[in-house]
Amino acid sequence: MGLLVDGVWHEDWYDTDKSGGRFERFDSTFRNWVTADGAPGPRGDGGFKAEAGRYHLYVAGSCPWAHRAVIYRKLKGLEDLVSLSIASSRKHPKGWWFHEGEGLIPDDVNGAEHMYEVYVKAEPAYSGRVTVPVLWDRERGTIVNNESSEIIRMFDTAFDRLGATGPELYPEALSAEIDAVNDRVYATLNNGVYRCGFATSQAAYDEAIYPMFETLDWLDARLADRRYLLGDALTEADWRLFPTLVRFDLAYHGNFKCNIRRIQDYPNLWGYTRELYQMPGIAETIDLDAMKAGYYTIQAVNPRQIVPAGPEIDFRTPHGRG
Ligand SMILES: N[C@@H](CCC(=O)N[C@@H](CS)C(=O)NCC(=O)O)C(=O)O
Repeated sequence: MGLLVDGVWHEDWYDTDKSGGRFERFDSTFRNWVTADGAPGPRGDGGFKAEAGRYHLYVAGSCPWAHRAVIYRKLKGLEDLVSLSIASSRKHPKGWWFHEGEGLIPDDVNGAEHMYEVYVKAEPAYSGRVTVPVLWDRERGTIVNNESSEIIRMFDTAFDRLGATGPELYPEALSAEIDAVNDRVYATLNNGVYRCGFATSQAAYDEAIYPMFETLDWLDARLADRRYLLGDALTEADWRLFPTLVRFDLAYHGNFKCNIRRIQDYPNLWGYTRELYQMPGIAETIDLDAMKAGYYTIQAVNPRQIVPAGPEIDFRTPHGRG
C-alpha cells in the first residue's frame, strides 16, 4: 500500500512516528453527492443526477468500507443501475489492482490496471491515499465520492425513482439514534480494529483494544432484547456494523491482535452476525478468502504474507433468532 504525491505513485506505508505509534485515519477526499435531481447534496457540488448506467462502483472484497456499498447496491436493487469492478484483495506494491480471477471484475470503464490510475484520471495532480470504495461518474469522467458512509446514503434514496427497492435504512425518525450508534461503532470498532492492527507502539494498541471490547460487550447486551441495533427493523447502523463483524474472527482476531474474545464467544452478536449473513443476497457479497488474504498480505503487519488456513467459521448454521 502506498499513496499518490502530485499524481505519482509512492510505495510508502502509514507514518505513525509522529503520532506515538497511533494509526490516524485521513479524511476521504472526493465528497460530491449523487442526488435524484442532480441538486447538490449535503456537501460538495451538484450536477450528479441519479441515472441508470451512469455510475460505476470500485471495490475490493477484503475492504469493510467497500463492503457497505456492495451490500447497499444489493439490498437496494441497484445492480442493473450501478456497475461494479472488484479489485484483487491481495496486496500489491502499486495498491489495489485489477485482473481476471475468481470473484474479481476488471475495470472495463477506465481500463485501469491499478486503482491509482482512476484517481489520476479524476485529478491528475492528486495527492493522497488511494482507497476503495470509489463511485465513478462515466458522464463527467471523474470520481464523485470515495467515502463509504456517504455512498451508502446516496444508494439509500437517490435512485428510488429509477426502480430502487427496499425500505429506507436511514429514516428521519431514527436518524439521531442511528448516528449515536454509528459514532461509537465507528470509533471503537470499524476503525478500532485498524487502530489496533496498525498500532506501532504498545500504548497505541492498548488505547484501541480495550474500548473495542467494551463496545462489543455493549453491542452483545443491546442485542439481547433487540432483534437489530435500533429495534425491530434493520437500519444503516446494522449494515455499517456487519462488515466488521464478519471479518472479525477471520482476520482481525489473528492478524490485528483483536483477540480478547471472538465474535463467536458472544451469543447475541454471533447469532446476529449469522442472521445478517443469511439474509437474501448478503452471502453473495462476501468473499471469505479475499477477506483473509487481504489482511494477511499487509506486509507491514505480516511481513512474510503467509495466509493462515483457519479458522473454520460456519456462518450458515441456523441463527436461532426471532
Ligand atoms: N473513509 C473511507 C475509508 C476507505 C479505506 O480506508 N479503504 C481501505 C481499504 S479497507 C483502503 O483502500 N486503503 C488503502 C490505503 O489506505 O492506502 C471510507 O469509509 O470509504
